[in-house]
Amino acid sequence: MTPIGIVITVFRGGCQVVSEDQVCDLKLIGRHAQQGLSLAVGDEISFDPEKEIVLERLPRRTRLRRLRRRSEQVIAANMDQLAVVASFLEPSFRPGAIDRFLLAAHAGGLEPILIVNKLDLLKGEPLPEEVRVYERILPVFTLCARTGKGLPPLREKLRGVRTVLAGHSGVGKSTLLNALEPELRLETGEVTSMKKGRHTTSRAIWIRLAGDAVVVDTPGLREIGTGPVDPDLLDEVYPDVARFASDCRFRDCRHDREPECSVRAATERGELPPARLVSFQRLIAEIDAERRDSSQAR
Ligand SMILES: Nc1nc2c(ncn2[C@@H]2O[C@H](COP(=O)(O)OP(=O)(O)OP(=O)(O)O)[C@@H](O)[C@H]2O)c(=O)[nH]1
Ligand SMILES: [Mg+2]
Ligand SMILES: [Zn+2]
Repeated sequence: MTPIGIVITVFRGGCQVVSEDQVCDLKLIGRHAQQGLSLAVGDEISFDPEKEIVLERLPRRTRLRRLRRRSEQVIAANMDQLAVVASFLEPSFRPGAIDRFLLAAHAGGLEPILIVNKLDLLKGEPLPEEVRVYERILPVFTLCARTGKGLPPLREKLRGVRTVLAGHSGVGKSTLLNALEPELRLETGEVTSMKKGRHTTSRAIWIRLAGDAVVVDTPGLREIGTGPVDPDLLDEVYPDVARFASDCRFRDCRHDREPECSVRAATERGELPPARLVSFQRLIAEIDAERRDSSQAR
């Protein structure tokens, strides 16, 4: 029977796989090399162990991808969860970026969770409302990777599943993994050097943690892009908006200038933070633009 391996690193012209607890390097040859078969960490492939070559890539169950202007890059495949990692400060908490990552999770079939790091920088202040909004929507873990405060519930959530970590450079993804597993000694960086556009982690890597957990650390992403996705996915990213939208007069209401809009009414009554509506509208405008762009390309 042809063996199956899981891709744990991708490099130029090949990849490293793990198969039955053995790690081996494989090459891409023939049509795969010519057509540049795209592989991502987490991909399952069949391979020829004698020739050390990749035969086929198996269909992906889930994917985290970056889509922009018709170019696609799969960052990780076959993961169960996407942990969006942000920080309270340095770099500052950016809801618009988080919503884009959540959309990417729903579009790729991943269960999203949110990790907000650098709790120490809050200096005992209560959690900002812009963070608390998310607690009503998905599992949120606020913690300090530096001191280990808040780690145990996250450790539980990672148990037995495969999680890909994604977020801006400098939020502390690698520091967090080092806190979960001190033996890892992943390289971490100074935020000052990141301002110059340097990323400390340079490629996605597959890491096995205790408790049968697999995590994939990724380089910081500045932009994930929405791609020309189905706008109905926004109901999953913004369930707090969708809850009111069912009462709007128009089924396809964008909650902008339409009459009898229940979402705008909810913001006026103080039942929905206006920032949530603004973020929703930005994302839907971006999706519209991407869809126009891709239909013109056809
Ligand atoms: N104050 C504070 N700083 C932290 C904490 N966690 C990480 N840092 C710092 O944040 C900086 C960036 O950490 P990294 O772990 O390299 O960030 P990253 O998200 O892996 O960055 P990329 O690999 O570039 O995507 C380092 O200087 C860390 O020491 C924390 O809980 N509190
Ligand atoms: Mg890193
Ligand atoms: Zn409306």
